Amino acid sequence: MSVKCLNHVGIAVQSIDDQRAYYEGALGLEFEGYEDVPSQKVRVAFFRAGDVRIELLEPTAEDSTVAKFLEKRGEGLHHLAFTVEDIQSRIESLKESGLRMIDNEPRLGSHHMQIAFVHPKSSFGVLTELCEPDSKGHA
Ligand code: CMX
Repeated sequence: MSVKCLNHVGIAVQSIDDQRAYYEGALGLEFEGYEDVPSQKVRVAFFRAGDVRIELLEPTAEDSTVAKFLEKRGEGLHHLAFTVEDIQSRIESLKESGLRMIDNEPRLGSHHMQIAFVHPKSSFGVLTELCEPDSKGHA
C-alpha cells in the first residue's frame, strides 16, 4: 500500500462562512469553492495551500457523522486524505493487513473522487481517507 500524496486535510466546522475569512483573508489561501456531498451529509469548502487542500466540512443534517463529531469533540482536525491509485485494491490490501475499514467499497466524494475511510480505531485515532481522482483527473 503506497499513497501518491496528501490530497487534503479535513477540518470539521459549525459554519464555513464564519471561518472563510480566516483561511482566505488572514492566511491568504486561495478559495476554490463550495460543494455539497450528499453521500456524506456535508457541505464542504476547499482552500488551496500549494499542492494540498484544506477542506472545511459543515454538516447538512443532524445525523451527519460530522454533526456527531462536532457534538462530541468540537471544531478541529477531522481527517487526513491521501491520493491512491486503484482504490478497490488498496481497500483489499488494508483489510488483508488487518485494518478495519469503514467503507469496503469506494463511495462518491467531493471533486468526483472515489473515497473510502479507514476506521480511526485502526489508524491510531486519526481518521484516514483514501481518495482516487476520476478519469478526468479531478483531484
Ligand atoms: N477522528 C478520530 N476519531 C473519531 C472521528 C474522527 N474524525 N470521528 C469519530 N471518532 C471516534 C469517536 O470519538 C469514538 O471514539 P471513542 O470510542 O474513543 O469515544 C470512535 O471514533 C467511534 O465513534 P462513534 O461515536 O462510536 O461512532 P460514530 O458514529 O461517530 O462514527 C466514524 C465514527 C469514524 C465511524 C464515522 O464518523 C465515519 O463513518 N466517518 C467516515 C465518514 C466521514 O467522516 N465523512 C465526512 C467527511 C466526508 C468528506 O470528506 O467528503
